[in-house]
Amino acid sequence: MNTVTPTELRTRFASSLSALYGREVPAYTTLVEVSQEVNADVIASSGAEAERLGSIERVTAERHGAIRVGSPSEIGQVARIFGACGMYPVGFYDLREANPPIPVVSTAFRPVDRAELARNPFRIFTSVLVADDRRFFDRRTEAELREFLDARTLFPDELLSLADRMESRGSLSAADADRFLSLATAAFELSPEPVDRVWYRRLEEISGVAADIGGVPSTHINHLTPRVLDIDALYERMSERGIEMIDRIQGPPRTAPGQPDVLLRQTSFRALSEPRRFREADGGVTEGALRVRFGEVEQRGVALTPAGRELYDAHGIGALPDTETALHEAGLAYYVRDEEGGLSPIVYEDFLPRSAAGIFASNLTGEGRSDASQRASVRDASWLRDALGRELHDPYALYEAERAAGGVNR
Ligand code: OOG
Ligand code: NI
Repeated sequence: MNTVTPTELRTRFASSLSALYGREVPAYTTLVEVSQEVNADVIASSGAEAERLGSIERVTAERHGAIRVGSPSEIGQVARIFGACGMYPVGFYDLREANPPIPVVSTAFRPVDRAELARNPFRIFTSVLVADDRRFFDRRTEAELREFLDARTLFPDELLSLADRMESRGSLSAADADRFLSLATAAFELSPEPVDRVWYRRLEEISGVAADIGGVPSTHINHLTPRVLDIDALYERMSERGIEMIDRIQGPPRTAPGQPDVLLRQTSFRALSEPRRFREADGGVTEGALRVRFGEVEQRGVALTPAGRELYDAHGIGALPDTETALHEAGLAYYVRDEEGGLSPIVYEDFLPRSAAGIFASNLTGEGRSDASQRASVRDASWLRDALGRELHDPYALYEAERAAGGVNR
């Protein structure tokens, strides 16, 4: 009998979400086309050198997405669905510490080993609302949020049980895999259900992200992100095509020729106004628009060790040595020896909280409001582990293990 593995399910899930998002947000399709043009040009001019951070096949298929959910039980369900696709939670990000603060904590679901990343590196940055944080939500708003979130169902039981079947057996029948993909894709589609105008507005005054999560009865992809080998070229070409980009590239600045790319650089086009239906205070339904979804693009470099990251966070990229050998010898970035005795970079597979905050902020209509004198609620990696009901991987432990394995499976 024909069966489908988690790897194949992930590959198909990534392309079906990409097709969905291209239908919903056509500028995303332009972004993918321009990314592919830029990648082809970089390969043509730099050849094999350009593929040191990932084969052109991997980079062409590579996407990350972002979703936002409301409660520990919702993120627990997300973990089961992505788990079926061989995507596991890695890292803990607290966006409440960003400027402006955003009332969520996040993780990224992704494959954790190199061979799986090489087959398809799909990842989804997933945020969960912190509804009991008094700096954002008073007691009454928290109670209303909880009631609203408890009343909705993001994922049908059939989808969750197919996910569990995949995780327990390691494969699904072809028919079950098709069903999983159509239910999972539909779960992330923008819902035509009317949005309660007054409730949405109330949350939006506190945080646009809170409104996008707790103001609507379902979830949706917030953005999808192709990977590009030259983000500066991409930025220019998108602007030439008349697509309005946010004002900067987030993350480390462009490096000089020959200097290694580190971590992650990202930029996006501005969130587009999309038609949405609203339920007004008088009960009537009207047509309106919201501006929350966008397209992002990223360029990835070598992963930094904790020491390298500390230097970068404190002093910027100028504090890092400007050759691979020096980075490696000072223990600041992860490399493995290749067959010829040269160095192969271990690519950064995760996210940067500062860039994430920048991406969130540049696409919000207002700053929202929060009151720093109020009580913060405790959210940490162990809270998230409990909500997920599974292990939360430490990104450094994964890079370290890969370095120790000496580049097997690359
Ligand atoms: C997630 C923002 C973070 C990234 O690439 O850093 C992110 C969101 O807007 O929900 O996707
Ligand atoms: Ni993103």
